[in-house]
Amino acid sequence: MVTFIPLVLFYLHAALCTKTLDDGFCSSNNECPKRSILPRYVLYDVNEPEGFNLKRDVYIRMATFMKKLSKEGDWHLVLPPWYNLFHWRSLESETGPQNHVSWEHFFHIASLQSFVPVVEYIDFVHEVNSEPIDFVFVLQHISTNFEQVSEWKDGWSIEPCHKETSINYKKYENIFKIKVLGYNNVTAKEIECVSFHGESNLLAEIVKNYKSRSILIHHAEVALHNNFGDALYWQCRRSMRFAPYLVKISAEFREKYLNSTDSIDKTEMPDDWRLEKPGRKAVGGPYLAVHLRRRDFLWGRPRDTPSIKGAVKQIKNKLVELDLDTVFVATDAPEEEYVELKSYLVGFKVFHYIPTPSEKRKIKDGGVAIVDQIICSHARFFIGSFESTFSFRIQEEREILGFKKKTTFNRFCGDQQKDCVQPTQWTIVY
Ligand code: GFB
Repeated sequence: MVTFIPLVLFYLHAALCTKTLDDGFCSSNNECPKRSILPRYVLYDVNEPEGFNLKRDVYIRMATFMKKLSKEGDWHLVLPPWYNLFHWRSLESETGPQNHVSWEHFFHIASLQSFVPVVEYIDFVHEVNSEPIDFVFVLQHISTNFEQVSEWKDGWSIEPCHKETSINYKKYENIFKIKVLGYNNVTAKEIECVSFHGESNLLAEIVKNYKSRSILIHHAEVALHNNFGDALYWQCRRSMRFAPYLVKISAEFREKYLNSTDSIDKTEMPDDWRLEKPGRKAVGGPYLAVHLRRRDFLWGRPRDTPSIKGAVKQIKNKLVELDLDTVFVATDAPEEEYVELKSYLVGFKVFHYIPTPSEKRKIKDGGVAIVDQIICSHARFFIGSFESTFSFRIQEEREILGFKKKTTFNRFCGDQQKDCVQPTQWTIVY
């Protein structure tokens, strides 16, 4: 289901925003009971142009921080709607609206909730009766001359907004209307820029200092991971199960075209991620899967991105080496490039997921990308694209499923590349 936030909700605030300690709320001037009776909320947003899979990564930074915070009170993390994704380029007539898409469209919300309390933005708006957010903190990097710094120290301070810090708002009497979360008019009582350096757990100091009921952290990507790759990171990552209807579409495709099922492939997982067991027993379906990133990678990473013919050569070599005759291709390439690639793979079975029109309308571009990722995750062998977060998420998924490392951490090399270093093996920790 796609969620749209009625704009009128944002105007219903002024009469409702007087808070007293009797309400169990905390006021913005630090008057607050030790434990608020009502739930409190941390919202966040990420630099708008970032792609889907980097935004997924920022969720982990926020969710692991909230996991710690939620031990101290009834804190909820508000999931920012998906909006304006540059790579979702299908026409609205094919997919329906792709703005303000809720998380349940892509992820299994109950699974996320079993790691940390999360709530969709639309539900947050209802729960606070459309009141303005108490504080908006816009994170910005600490402005320091790199050469003069011998050691980076973690810290934060409220400072004037830097010129390059992007935040767009207007002030109306005592209320700010801010362009954030994909809306032009999210209301807030206070807005501050915060120069920040450190892991996301450091955000707890800000949140505790301002003891408000709702706090929005904008540019949350400025906060770093808390111990990237540790057991907590992986717990959070494992809880990010995809929406069951996307898993079902992928399973049907695998079975129909790729002769791949979880029982044969040894990729069966318990319903609850907390019951998963370590081990590298997955075999995968009898196909090679590749993620071939094109478009902006052609000019952004020209040395590391192969030509179509270069990619074909690498695919053929691997198919022969693995004694396989089937390749699944996930790519953002325009149709004509995929057709060209397929034309050079005579003698092999080449598959690419193309949704039916009704499927596309239902799952949208984001869902198509996830189906591609799930199918790649279940292959006997995977080759990804250099430094693509799309490929990284597939590698993580394969770690969770229990594949051998050498079947996962592989990448395409550029045609002329002599020093083609394979991806870092960020392996799972339990
Ligand atoms: O996810 P993402 O951040 O990965 O952005 P990168 C790429 C987006 O392109 C995906 C689409 O979220 C999809 O919408 N896409 C890419 C694909 N590959 C595929 C595919 O195989 N199948 C389908 N269906 N869709 C980042 C960009 O891309 O790379 C940044 O987000 C920037 O804007 C950076 O360009 C260099 O990490 O690959």
